[in-house]
Amino acid sequence: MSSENEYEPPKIWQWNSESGGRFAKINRPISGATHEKELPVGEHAFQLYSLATPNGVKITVMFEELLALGISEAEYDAWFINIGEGDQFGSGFVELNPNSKIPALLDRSGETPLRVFESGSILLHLAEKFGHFLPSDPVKRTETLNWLFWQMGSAPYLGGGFGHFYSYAPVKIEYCIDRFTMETKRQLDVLDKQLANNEYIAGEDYSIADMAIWPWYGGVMANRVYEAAEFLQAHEYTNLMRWTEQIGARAAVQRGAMVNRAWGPLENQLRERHDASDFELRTQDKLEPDAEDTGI
Ligand SMILES: N[C@@H](CCC(=O)N[C@@H](CS)C(=O)NCC(=O)O)C(=O)O
Repeated sequence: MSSENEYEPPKIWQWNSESGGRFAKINRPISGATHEKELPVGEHAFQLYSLATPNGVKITVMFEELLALGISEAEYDAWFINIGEGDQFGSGFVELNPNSKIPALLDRSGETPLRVFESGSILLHLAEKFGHFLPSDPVKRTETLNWLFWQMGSAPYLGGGFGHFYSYAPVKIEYCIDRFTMETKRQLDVLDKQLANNEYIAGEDYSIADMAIWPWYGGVMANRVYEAAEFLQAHEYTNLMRWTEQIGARAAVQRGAMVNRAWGPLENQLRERHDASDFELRTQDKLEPDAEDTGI
């Protein structure tokens, strides 16, 4: 391994806003709003503020799956939050999610409007509210939650670790890429072994665990996330590949993956979603290649 790095951490870290590489414009060591900006509000009970990164797709897939079951109470407005331009630091967004990350949900279906942030919390909230995609049997429920929380703990190594150093960092650092590739391949192997004996992640039922894991790990397997499938030898994880394709073939998943997307092939983009008919009436033609995933 080469070790030409001569950086010595100083006694006290100083914020050099020029040093952040691709996300220098938005990364800051301080939380909170940078500017006043109210969020738009549509007509439905559920107002989603998001972007079609893997974390965002989890929630739009959940809504589309609920709607596909005929649950019209799950109608939602999905607003485009451009994290590359710092929309997540607008005052309205920060009120909804003090952590300034998409996805963030405003649930106005009850007596008191409720803010819900963190994709795992949103999935759990919607599953419990509508009684779908989270088994009620205690054993199956716990197994589903095991994998839901597995994703929350594991994906930061994939996104913030592997993805950041493999794809985004301004320098390629062998130590970092090795460390996080090792962990990513271990995680792929965990999923592959789980899926050897289970149709879905948590067993025989399609659940919020699949919805949480597919956008990240299915994305890597299908070479959509970080274009690293060859590097990681994704094809060797045959059970995970089977599941990736199976989940990706679901119509609701395909619709969910389009919502709040403004990059990639035009036919896969739907910048905002306010009605089921929006999928047919797409008129956007503006690509915004910068509005991608920060990984974390
Ligand atoms: N643990 C969070 C992660 C959310 C997250 O990292 N969102 C990213 C996009 S994928 C984001 O909004 N980044 C903006 C930023 O870091 O400023 C969740 O699961 O909701």
